Amino acid sequence: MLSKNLTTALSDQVNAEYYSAYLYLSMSAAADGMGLKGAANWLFAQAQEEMSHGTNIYQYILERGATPDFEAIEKPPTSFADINEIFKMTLEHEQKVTSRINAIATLAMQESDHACYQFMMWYVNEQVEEEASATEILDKLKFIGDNDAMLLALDNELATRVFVDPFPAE
Ligand code: OFO
Repeated sequence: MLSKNLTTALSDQVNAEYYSAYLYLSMSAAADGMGLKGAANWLFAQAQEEMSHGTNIYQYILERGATPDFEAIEKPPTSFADINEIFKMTLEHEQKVTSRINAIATLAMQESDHACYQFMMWYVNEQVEEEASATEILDKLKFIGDNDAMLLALDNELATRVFVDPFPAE
């Protein structure tokens, strides 16, 4: 069974993943409002992925015989200056999530809960990808500057992202 401390930390992470989903939904709506349907699609797929991350942790808590804690999900920001700000905030957000994930893995290690440590390794690796994909888009946006034609080309690229559930139901 999970310790009380790990149950609390994992429950907080369920909340944080759902907050991430809410944040990306808000960003997706804002991108849609800017006429950037491709960016809106990318951010919507990201929101779906975050819900899957959260649900997987919730199920893990139950599997380990514990009961998750439920707290209110924070309201996300709803106004963004432009698409640059959205992806800058995306990277900053993912860097914060990485710190949270590392802290839970460290706690599992300190408690010698090898199963939980192993479970957290998927999230540790996922955060490398999360930061890399946000950085890649942000770097492209820096090259694009105020060139609308190039921005539309990037938007078309972002339109191709398809949500693939990392934890499909068996
Ligand atoms: Fe769940 O990885 Fe982003 O936040």
